[in-house]
Amino acid sequence: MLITVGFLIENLKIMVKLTVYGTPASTYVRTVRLLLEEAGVDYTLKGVDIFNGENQSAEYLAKNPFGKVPTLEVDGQLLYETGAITEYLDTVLAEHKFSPSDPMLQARMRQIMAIIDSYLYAPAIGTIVVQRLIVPTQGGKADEEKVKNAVAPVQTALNAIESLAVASPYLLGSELSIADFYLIPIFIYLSQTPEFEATTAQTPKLRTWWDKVNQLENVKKVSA
Ligand SMILES: N[C@@H](CCC(=O)N[C@@H](CS)C(=O)NCC(=O)O)C(=O)O
Repeated sequence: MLITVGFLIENLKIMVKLTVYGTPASTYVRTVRLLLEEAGVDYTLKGVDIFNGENQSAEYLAKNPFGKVPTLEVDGQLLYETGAITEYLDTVLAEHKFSPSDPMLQARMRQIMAIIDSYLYAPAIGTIVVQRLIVPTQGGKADEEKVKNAVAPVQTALNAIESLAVASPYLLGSELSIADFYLIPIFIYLSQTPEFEATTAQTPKLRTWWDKVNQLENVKKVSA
């Protein structure tokens, strides 16, 4: 039975046709790409530009009614929501390589993913990164009040992740997990802002973790 399952997974790896729709700069697109790159799986990246409204076109809304990226196409079947995509890919292509087998660690992984979705993404990316890195490139000036108000919620979320993480060297221990693939893209941007100091002042484990994962070849590849 085990051999049969292993054979099927190997076959899927060879036969499945994967297309990721999204903007390469998107953190969630990078989450999915990090998993695919680390799994060594072939895929096609099809650009859907969230900066010029292409994600709101009728063509893209037919794939993802919320107009968010990424969407994954698996042999003609569409899948959206990064949590669903990464857990699907981890199951069928990576043989659960990126989710801990220990039930509590697996719950920690989902807890970190949920914290990022619910409490970190909006203040860190939606406010600090947009105001510091995007608004100035469009000729605007960062809204200092918005940035200032976003620091505390980011600290709360990162402090929570710090207290849940093993961080030796990866978030949940010796192996990369989906939790790393969620947090890395946020740090790629947050580390380029002046608020990185203040938001990670109480997270020494995350700083050490970032110094390590920042060097991974695939992190450089998806950031390019
Ligand atoms: N819940 C979605 C969130 C994805 C998301 O927020 N993607 C952002 C880019 S990182 C996006 O599509 N933004 C475009 C927009 O909101 O119009 C998921 O898990 O995939």
